[in-house]
Amino acid sequence: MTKNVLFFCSLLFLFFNCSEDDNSTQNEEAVDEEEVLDDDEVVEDDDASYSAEGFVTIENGSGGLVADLDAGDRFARDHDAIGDVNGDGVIDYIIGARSDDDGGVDAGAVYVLFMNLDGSVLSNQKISMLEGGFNETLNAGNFFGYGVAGIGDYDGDGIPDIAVSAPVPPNNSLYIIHLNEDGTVKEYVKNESIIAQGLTAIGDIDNDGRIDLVACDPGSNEGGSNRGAIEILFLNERSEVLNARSVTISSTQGGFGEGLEDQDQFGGRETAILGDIDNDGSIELAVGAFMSDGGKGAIWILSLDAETFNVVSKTKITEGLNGFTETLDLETNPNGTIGAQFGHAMCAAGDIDGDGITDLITGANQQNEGNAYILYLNSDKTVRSYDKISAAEGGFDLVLDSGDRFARSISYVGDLKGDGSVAINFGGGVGVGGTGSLYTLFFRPN
Ligand SMILES: [Ca+2]
Ligand SMILES: [Ca+2]
Ligand SMILES: [Ca+2]
Ligand SMILES: [Ca+2]
Repeated sequence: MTKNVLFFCSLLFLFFNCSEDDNSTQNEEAVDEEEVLDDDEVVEDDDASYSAEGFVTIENGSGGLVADLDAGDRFARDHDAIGDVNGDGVIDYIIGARSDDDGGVDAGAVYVLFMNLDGSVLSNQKISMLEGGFNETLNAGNFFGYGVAGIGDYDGDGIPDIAVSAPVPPNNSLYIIHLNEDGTVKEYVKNESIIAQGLTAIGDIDNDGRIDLVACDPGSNEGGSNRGAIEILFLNERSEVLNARSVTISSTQGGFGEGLEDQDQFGGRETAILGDIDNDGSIELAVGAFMSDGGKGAIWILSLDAETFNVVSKTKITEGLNGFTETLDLETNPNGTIGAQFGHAMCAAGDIDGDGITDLITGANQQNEGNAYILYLNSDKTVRSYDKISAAEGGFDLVLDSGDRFARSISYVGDLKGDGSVAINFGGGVGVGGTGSLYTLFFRPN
């Protein structure tokens, strides 16, 4: 178990060297782009704190994925790296497909993806009511796989395990699934009466050797309609949630205090643990509120007491606030929703700019085809600067469909290739036949 906690911590707190040797590639790219971009954009790209080293698209029939996906399955609306399940030395993923129809309409499914070093899929194992040895009855519309998270090795057999949420009643539950080496279910523990639309592994914040989780319930009415809430979950050695120890943070609980308004949907689909970036003994947890400010969206960086995990201070980041100068949309989107929805998803990205402070990747998935942002944070939890990654910016030359919501879901992989680059997964693509897609982007910190 210690080994897997260390693995997780190394993902979180990996600090990258600023090597001068990497600049040749970057300069060549800048020269290439000068021919097609105006002067302002060239300057912005030169200032990026990373070099873009390409991307892989994973969707049915591409990137090595061959799966039983149907239109509307919502493949990759949530995903996470889970460590090496099959023992070949390469990091593997868990991917949600919450609208899979095995056993019932929208009962849901997840896929364990066994990865190759180049970011393509070697093979996959589906887990649903009908596949993967998961002998469980889900309700129609249960959305098993809405939230997925890698949690290290919970049962101590050396194989990483996963947490999967199925948030819609009557069977609203959190499953801790102990995996076999082939990605099938060895056994599972069902924790009932938990709503987790978003689900995040946050490392071992209570130092008991087990990785802890945050369940996001953006539809919570605590303090007002759809203000949202998160619940920090601690589990015992039998993979059971210790309900008495759970910490709820909302408009009315956990020390949050003032700041949330009705319809903000605090919690959203994801949170991100940043470590103690202000070095005062409290730990920083970033939490989105993607319908804040009329739909522009916001991120709250909470400082949590190291023992009670209640909020001791907080900083809000949105358009024009605390260093984030991006203009966020407030228009009605083609799908009927409103606004850019900044902060819908996020992950800690290690320290990409090499200043010793963990950086935060998030997105505004309803701004054009979706923008991702790397927020370079100050130790006081404000934004020092940021890079934008979209179809037009960020150096990846992404080819996005007009219906894409790039960066709708985000997770940190780390050095998948073993070459010092950092892989980050972004979901939200429409995908072939409307099945959903995942983009893996490779960053090389400068
Ligand atoms: Ca592997
Ligand atoms: Ca295990
Ligand atoms: Ca723990
Ligand atoms: Ca940094």
